[in-house]
Amino acid sequence: MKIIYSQKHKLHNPSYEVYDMQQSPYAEVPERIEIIAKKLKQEKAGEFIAPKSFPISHIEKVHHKNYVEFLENKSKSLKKDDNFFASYFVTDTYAPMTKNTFIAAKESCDIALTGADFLKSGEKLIYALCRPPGHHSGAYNMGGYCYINNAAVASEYLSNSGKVAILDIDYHHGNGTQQMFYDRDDVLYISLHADPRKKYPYITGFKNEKGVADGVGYTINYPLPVDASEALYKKTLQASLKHVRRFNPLYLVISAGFDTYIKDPIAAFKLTVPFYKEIGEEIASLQLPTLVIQEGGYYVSDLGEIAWSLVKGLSSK
Ligand code: Q9C
Ligand code: ZN
Repeated sequence: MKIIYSQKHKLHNPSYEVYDMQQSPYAEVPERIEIIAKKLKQEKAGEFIAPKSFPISHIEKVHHKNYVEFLENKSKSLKKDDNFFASYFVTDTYAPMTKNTFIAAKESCDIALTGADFLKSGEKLIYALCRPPGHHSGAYNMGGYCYINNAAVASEYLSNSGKVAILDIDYHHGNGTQQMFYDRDDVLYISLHADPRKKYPYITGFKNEKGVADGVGYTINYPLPVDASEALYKKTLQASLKHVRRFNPLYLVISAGFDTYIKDPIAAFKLTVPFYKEIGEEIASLQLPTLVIQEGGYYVSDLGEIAWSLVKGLSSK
């Protein structure tokens, strides 16, 4: 396995998020990635590789140019310690911009693209340690701790070579990713997540969202009870993998959020550390070249153990 990692994510460290006019500490902290990197290094899980820099044109295949230019220019114009909410270009109160947000988000996307490049050259398993995460960012918006949709940019890039399946196992529905591929039949988007009637992003991720035009049938949503058990999760995962097999993609992209963990502070699924190995084994049974993209997960001290458990499963035959 190759692990793509950079320190630059630390430059993005907003001081607060907002809900109902209450400021609270920002859950999406730099330690998240550091603790995963440390564990994977300790376990000699794979070779650590720094990302290459890719042209912005890759990002502008799924995000609108106006949005990307805004993100870069506005971010660079901010003063140290500014926490700016981007009006037209933001969908909620969970994605403040700071001075170095663009630099970190661009690097996070380069991590995903570097991983995609390795898949194209024949590697079987890549772990892209992306931060900030991406799956809530759509063509025109940041939101939910996300600024550039790493999984979507990488999937679009991979789709030049053949069909791509995206399996989103973050606790939250990947509204940004779904939007970007909603009318396409060459990229399958499948998500398992908490019932949007109760949990963020609240307005997408329902069963009846199945795609439009050519894309009908190529978006599949599995909303689950907010406190879903391992048994239900496993059954639902197996159902979703059947769709991946039928689609027969060239590449698999995993939007891997660890906010499905039993102790996660903002979520309520009941998944335990050993269960992530089982998730990995199920996914490995597809025998597809696989790019793992880090998304959420906020019980910081256990993220290393969770990632290592998933990797052990993914590496099994
Ligand atoms: N009171 C990702 O996992 N809502 N984003 C938090 C806390 C925002 C999650 C509610 C959740 C965004 C990538
Ligand atoms: Zn999440």
